Amino acid sequence: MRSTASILHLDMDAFFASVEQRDKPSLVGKAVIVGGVSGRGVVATASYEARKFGVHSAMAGSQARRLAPNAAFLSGRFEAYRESSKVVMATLRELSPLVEPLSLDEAFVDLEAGGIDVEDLDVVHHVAAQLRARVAERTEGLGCSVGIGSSKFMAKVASEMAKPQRGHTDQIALITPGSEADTIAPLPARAIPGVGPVTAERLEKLGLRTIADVRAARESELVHELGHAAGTSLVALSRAWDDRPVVASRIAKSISVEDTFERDLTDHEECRRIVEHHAVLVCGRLKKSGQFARTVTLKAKMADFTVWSRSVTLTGATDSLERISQLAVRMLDSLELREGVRLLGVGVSNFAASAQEELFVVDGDGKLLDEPEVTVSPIQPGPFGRRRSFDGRTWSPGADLIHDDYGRGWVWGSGHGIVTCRFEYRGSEIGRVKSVRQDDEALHPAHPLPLAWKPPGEDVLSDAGS
Ligand code: TTP
Ligand code: MG
Repeated sequence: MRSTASILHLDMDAFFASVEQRDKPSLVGKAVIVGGVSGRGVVATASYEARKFGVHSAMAGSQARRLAPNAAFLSGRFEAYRESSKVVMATLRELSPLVEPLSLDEAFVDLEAGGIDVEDLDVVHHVAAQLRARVAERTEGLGCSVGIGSSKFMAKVASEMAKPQRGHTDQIALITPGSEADTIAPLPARAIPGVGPVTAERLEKLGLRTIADVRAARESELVHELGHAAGTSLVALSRAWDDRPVVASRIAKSISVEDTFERDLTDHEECRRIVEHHAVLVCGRLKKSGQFARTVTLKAKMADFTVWSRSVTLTGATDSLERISQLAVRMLDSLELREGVRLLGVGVSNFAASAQEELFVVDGDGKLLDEPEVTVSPIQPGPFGRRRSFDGRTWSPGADLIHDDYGRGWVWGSGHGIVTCRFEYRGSEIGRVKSVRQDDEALHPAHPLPLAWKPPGEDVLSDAGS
């Protein structure tokens, strides 16, 4: 256990949405929703303006549209998010060699390993303020929240306290060494690392809602309910005992969500709903990591404890919820449910750094499952639908474009052979909206406008698995 505020956690504010507002001057101060463009997709993130309407991550696009009908729904530009993420991670590595990215937009830093005088809280606060200024300058305007504490748990709790919607002034929160246990006492049990919705619900059933409640519970009761490993770790964390080290560039090789049921399930409909829900969570974490998966796995533990698992490997890589969910459900169809199933899990693995169009699907043994098929994005009604033109170019809402006569801009919407564009870019005046024909030869898809500041060397996270 450390006694100094030597671990820092940085988390970008409304990351994808802020990148969009930064690069699209007309969206500054507006409700922006990334993801959920097609009614069936889910929201990746919402700008703080959109969160006021109740929109949040993992919400169905159709619900987001009902709550915030006037928001800009964009399909996301991973190239831009990845570039800004690299800049942030490189900036963190200037503080310390020990930087552990958790996703595109958050990381832990071991300040002590960077030779910073962590005994002096003024020094630590100054380092954090300078860091935020550097991040804003190098990403050309992105905000972040910084938390500092004596452990990973405390640093993460602190960065959450520093978020702008909490009314914090300088977006830096420091949990003073010695005050850890008191600070976390009133927080919900869900704030404890490793406590997901399922565990939280079990704790709730035991009448344990806050961390103080968990702390007051008997260890034997928690161990009985959650098993030895989870029970004892919960006891320690509820007392703010956390000595997990910051590990440089640990990269997940797979992402999965699984759940054990209180009774064995035999109903196919019920299993399908669970698998679809797992797919939403897995896909959210996949998107957050900025990666694309080639393999989707479904795992089941039967009533007699035998474990069943199936996987399919795509020839391409995807982060599409529709695709992942569809494949998982298809594998479920081949599971014999009669004996009852006590656990279902959905996972993705075999990551690539960019999406690749898939041509056909093979199973775990490399056997071809489908006739070779070319996947075409679903055509959606309305101005924000994703459309594919006859020459194969997609004009997804939010995508960058360049028109030979009107200059740089982005796709506002498309359909009926027309692409509606707003001609503006990072640092420009608010641009005009113009509609051009989809087959206009002067219209080209474009890469995002690059940032001026370039990280030295290369970034480990973004190259994961590719
Ligand atoms: P978060 O840090 O969870 O959210 P945020 O940065 O948008 O907002 P906050 O200010 O509250 O931190 O996630 C970072 C990015 O990861 C987010 O902008 C979009 C992406 N993401 C998904 O694609 N799906 C998800 O389910 C989540 C939670 C995030
Ligand atoms: Mg964030």
